[in-house]
Amino acid sequence: METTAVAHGQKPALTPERKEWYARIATKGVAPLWEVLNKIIPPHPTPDTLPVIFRYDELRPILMEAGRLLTAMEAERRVLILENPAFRGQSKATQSLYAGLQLIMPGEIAPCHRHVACALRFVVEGTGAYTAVEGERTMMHPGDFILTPSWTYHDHGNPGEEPVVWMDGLDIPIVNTFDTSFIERYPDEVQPHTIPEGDAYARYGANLLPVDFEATRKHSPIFNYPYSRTRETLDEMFRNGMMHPCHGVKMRYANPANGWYPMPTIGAFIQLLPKGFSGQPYRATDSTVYSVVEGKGRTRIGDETFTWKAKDIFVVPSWAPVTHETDGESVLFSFSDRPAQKTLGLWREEAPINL
Ligand code: 1HN
Repeated sequence: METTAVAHGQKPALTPERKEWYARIATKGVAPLWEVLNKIIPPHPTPDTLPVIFRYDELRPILMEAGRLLTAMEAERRVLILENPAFRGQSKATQSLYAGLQLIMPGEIAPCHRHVACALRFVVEGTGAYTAVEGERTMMHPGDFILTPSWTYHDHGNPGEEPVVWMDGLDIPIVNTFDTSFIERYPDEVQPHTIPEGDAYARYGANLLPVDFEATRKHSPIFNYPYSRTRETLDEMFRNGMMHPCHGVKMRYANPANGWYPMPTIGAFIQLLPKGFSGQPYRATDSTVYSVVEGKGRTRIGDETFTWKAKDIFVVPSWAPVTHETDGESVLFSFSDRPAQKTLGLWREEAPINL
């Protein structure tokens, strides 16, 4: 047999004899690993996910048109899916996460259901709407980070006077990768309101836990992390000198029962970048969706620069170098599949990178 000296890691040459054999074995439903090894095990992540920005100024008018086009009840959820251009028609913002912009008009309700996919809400605009999770309502304010854990009944309502818009983040592509999706509609449109508003926050959000509490569930017992508290924390950490060269003042949302992320598949973060911040490049393996809460600036993602302002949403693919710069004091919310990656032992980061 003819052999050729090849460097370790090179694909073997395609001889006529080998080509004929590849074609013959394909009819048996098998394939030679050595032809694809470098593609299926790349030396670093090679994401399909593209960097992209969704400008709120462009999307808000379309969303408001949807508000006239159909009711929240008709739609079940009135949402513009934020499609990554690499995955048109697949309802993905990244390879593992779904993102959307949801609108609920005054007087509307979005009916009660539960599904295996878990969701987060990050409130973008308006007050006067609530979300209800397993019998407890919470009013939504801009900047609030709200959870809908896996398989919990949830509905939304807007008894107020303004349209309310939030960003949804769900782990739909993860759930569907495992083929583990279920959904059930609650028999009524709205679930009974059985727990006083604020109960979960009082019970679990004051650095106290009920004396017999055991952390048995996989998600946080807090389901609204209010922006008022988050914003104060960022300011105080800034005053106290917290300043990462890549991230500015960056905190992660935590499950107070175990210190882990709020949900097992989706993690969320909030960061304050002071006026004139010029960060160092950073990269990590969790593709991330950012929502600009306050301020103005630019983020370089790989070779592209995206200029953003409040309410814009942008996507950073796995392992792409990210560099933030600001004109005014800015706050960025972000979410990713980091807890899922960490649980599976997959997550890596490089900070700062030498580019
Ligand atoms: C869902 O239940 C909501 O509860 C939002 O607001 C977006 C996207 C796909 C499937 C279910 C919500 C969703 C969703």
